[in-house]
Amino acid sequence: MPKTVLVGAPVQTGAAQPGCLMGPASLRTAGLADVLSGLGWTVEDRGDVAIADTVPVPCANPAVRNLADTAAWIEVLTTAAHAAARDSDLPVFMGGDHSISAGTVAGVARHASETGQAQFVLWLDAHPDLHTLDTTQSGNLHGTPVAYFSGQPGFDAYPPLTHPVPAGNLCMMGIRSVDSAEHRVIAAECIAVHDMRAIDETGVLAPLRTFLDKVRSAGGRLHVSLDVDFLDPGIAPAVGTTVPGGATFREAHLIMETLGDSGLVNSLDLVELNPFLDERGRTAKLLCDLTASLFGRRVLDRMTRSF
Ligand code: HAR
Ligand code: MN
Ligand code: MN
Ligand code: MN
Repeated sequence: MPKTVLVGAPVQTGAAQPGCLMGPASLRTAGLADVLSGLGWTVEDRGDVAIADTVPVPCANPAVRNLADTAAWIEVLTTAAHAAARDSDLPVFMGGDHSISAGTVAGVARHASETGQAQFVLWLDAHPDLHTLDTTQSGNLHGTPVAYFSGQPGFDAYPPLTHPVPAGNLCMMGIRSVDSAEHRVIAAECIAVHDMRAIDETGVLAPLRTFLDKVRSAGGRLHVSLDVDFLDPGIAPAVGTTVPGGATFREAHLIMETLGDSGLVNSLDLVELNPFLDERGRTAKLLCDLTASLFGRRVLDRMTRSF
């Protein structure tokens, strides 16, 4: 049987609003482990990671908030993600705000280096999260993980990065809120960004298949990072940074089903779920259902079906 490991990351130091620390509990309450075992997976829930007390770290940018704690979370998550990738076929990292992905991607990329494979990342988000500690104006560190794990300079206060993911191995979908410093990085690094306008024009499948072909031909490993605000706020209200015009229910499921069919996904983040903002658990349940689509739940088996 294929195996998954669940890792809880109750982190909210990277977000402006409190609440994301309840994300792992909400996903467990929504029944994530049972959903995945019902699909034939062996599930090991490793509980939540934790950090020790920290001392404040100075930062040249006075806007930056919670730097020492966020750096400590990134460090423990790098270790936990590396172990989870080593020990299972498709670990799920339950956030927590998106700063956790600085650690989860660093950790899975370290494992990829050990298997001799290239690491790829699919970033499903309204935001590219490409700020450095110098460029962030909000100071909310959930806006920084992609800049960190792709090896941009300006992260002396974060743990030293051993295995950066090349910008050419990134694909972003759903983007619709980009700050000017982030625009400059996207242009300079030629990052494949499919904003919502592009998705309106082409649908989700064309860019996704192009990216999956690239991962497959490189023999690479693929990490998927799903930010709740990728989804339209009308179907996923439980997030502190709603942006109108997000992915629909079917666009999101089609992406997850296609990823599942590809067999190429090796790790998954579920991030930015703020249960304090949810409506009767509907966003947590939607994340469970989307995860089920990635793990193989299908309405019909299309391969064996005849008419
Ligand atoms: N770019 C904005 C900032 O840096 C908003 C970042 C919001 N990030 C997330 N994750 N919610 O995508 O403040
Ligand atoms: Mn994000
Ligand atoms: Mn390893
Ligand atoms: Mn976002």
